[in-house]
Amino acid sequence: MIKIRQKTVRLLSMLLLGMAMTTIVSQSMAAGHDIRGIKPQGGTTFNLYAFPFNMNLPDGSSMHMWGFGDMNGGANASHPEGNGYSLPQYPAPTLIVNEGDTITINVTNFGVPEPVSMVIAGHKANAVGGTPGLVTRQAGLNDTVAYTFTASNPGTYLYHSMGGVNPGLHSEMGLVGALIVRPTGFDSAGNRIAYGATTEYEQEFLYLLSEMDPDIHVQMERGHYSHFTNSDRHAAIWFVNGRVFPDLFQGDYNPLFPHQPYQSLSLSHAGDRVLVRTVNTGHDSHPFHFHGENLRFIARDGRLLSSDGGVTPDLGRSDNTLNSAPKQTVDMIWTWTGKDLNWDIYGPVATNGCTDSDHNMLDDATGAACHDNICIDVNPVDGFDDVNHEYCADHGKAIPVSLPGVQDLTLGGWWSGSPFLGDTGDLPPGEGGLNPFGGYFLVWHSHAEKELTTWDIFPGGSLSTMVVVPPYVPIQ
Ligand SMILES: [Cu+2]
Repeated sequence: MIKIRQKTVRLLSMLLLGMAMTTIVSQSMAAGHDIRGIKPQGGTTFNLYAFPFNMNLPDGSSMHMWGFGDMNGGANASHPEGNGYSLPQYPAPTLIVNEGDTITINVTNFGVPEPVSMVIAGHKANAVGGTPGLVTRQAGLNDTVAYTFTASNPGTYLYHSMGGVNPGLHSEMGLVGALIVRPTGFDSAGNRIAYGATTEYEQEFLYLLSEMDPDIHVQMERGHYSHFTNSDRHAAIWFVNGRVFPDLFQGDYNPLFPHQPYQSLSLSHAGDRVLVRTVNTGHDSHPFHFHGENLRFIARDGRLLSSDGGVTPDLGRSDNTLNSAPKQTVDMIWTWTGKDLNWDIYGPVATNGCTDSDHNMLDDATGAACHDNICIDVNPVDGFDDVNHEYCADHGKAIPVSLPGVQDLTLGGWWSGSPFLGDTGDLPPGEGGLNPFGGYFLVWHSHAEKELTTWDIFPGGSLSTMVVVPPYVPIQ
């Protein structure tokens, strides 16, 4: 296996526009991508604080927000790159806990002008401190409330503040986040499961969907706290994981976005089972469309869609679009193989003299990228190559189009010079090879046209991407 050092891959834009995006693949062959977040101090306690901040938008403007931050400065980050991160953020820190644990979330309000609270959907929390509020106790300025609950069911949950005079205002202002409860037996290296043995996966990504009305944020910045009304609310900006296109591609914890640590670019190998955890933290529904292949819906609001007592997710449908309802979470598993395309995703049978006995798309002797020259389907016999998950029935079939000469091609981003996965070819002078691994780009985006804009400019909003990369590219 080739080792690829921590490397920033510049991938340029899709469709018509050239927009820079960054993703990171790193050296070690970890089991796969885990959602970024924080784990409890000592296995039991989160210490969050609430504070106002201003958030960047891609046109250079900013928006006034209220956010939660991690008072422990990312000391318990789920991934090393989150260590040291302590700013108030949008969305709030993703909290990652284990099934059965009793968890306390201490919430201290250092500067949000309304009392803040913590509502953890699907969980009954015991609140201590602060003052009584609308649905639970709340923390006024420099006050702390401790919320204690037991994470008794694995799954994906929403948490948010609900305090002050208007129950909808705190979600709008940014006091929202995701809670992930890992099932008993989960092991990031050896047993990646969402609920139980029937929900295994290789890659895991969060799609936290939300929308905002910028006018409300201006009113709050001016101190007009009573100026929020649901009937006047008119969302104009749409987010995935708290960022909009193209910012949402720019890597986790990128200093360009000091209060928006989570990107939403997804990566997969052919054949990987990709767990997509979606959370709608907004007030509106969002039709989110996942290109490439249908998803299998496995759970809603932290409960397996199951007719056999939570063993098999047999009640979930297969679909390509999620009609994400406000405050709802849905978990889905997506797999792309290129099956039935009727051409070989790795290119025609080797004409380049490669020997690739471990099917990793690299020559055994030189490590050079090469075509796939073999399709072995032994264990189990499922129609796919055991290692690179090529659909063997399509092995060796040429792509049914004649490629034009280089001089007849339009220059654009995301270009490898080859239509095949993991393959690169000749590029015109000056074209940088912005897709150096020869990945396939699949748009994952809102299907409501207006939600693909930011300040009424397309492309923007909740427009993200899945990149299928060749087998030798580690994903972490
Ligand atoms: Cu689409």
